[in-house]
Amino acid sequence: MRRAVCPGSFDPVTNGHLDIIGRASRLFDEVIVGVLINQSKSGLFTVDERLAMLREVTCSYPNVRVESFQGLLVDFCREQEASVLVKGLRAVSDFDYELQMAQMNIGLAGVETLFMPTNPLYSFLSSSLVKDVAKWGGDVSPHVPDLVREQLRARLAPGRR
Ligand code: COD
Repeated sequence: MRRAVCPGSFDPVTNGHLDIIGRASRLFDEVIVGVLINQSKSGLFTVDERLAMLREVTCSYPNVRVESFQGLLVDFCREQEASVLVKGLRAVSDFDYELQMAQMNIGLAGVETLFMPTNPLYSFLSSSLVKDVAKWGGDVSPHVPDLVREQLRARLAPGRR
């Protein structure tokens, strides 16, 4: 079985992430979305909240599974019996760090990284930017699924910012 991991923080999932996950699901038999549990960085959403949102917005893909992980990504890949990572590349600025991680992951465990060019519709999108726009009341509906937009609204409602 050809199995790939799409890793990330997904705080929260955006349409850019979803585009990469959907395209990967057409190339592999199974795609596991791996949500990093980062003990040293608290996000806007808890890992459980991110998992729930991701599960909901990927439910139309029968071959996509969503799991959390901590520690090294290559160890998660080994547990999941996946030898390929799929990542989105938005701009040249993503490339330097992504290349370093890809080379480290090959060296650590022979895990390959496939880079997918971002859909031009989403090339400027990041979770941080979406949170910033939502925080100040801007419209994020073109950038995230409706469910995520509602969660952002609830979390960032005036008085809770
Ligand atoms: N269009 C296309 N792709 C996008 C977009 C977009 N608009 N936005 C994000 N992406 C891609 C990113 O390029 C990335 O590939 C993925 O989606 C996830 O993005 P984020 O921002 O949610 O997640 P990151 O970048 O914070 O995730 C970093 C990892 C979790 C992958 C990394 O920190 C990691 O591997 N950590 C585990 C510890 C480890 O193994 N460290 C050693 C690494 S060598």
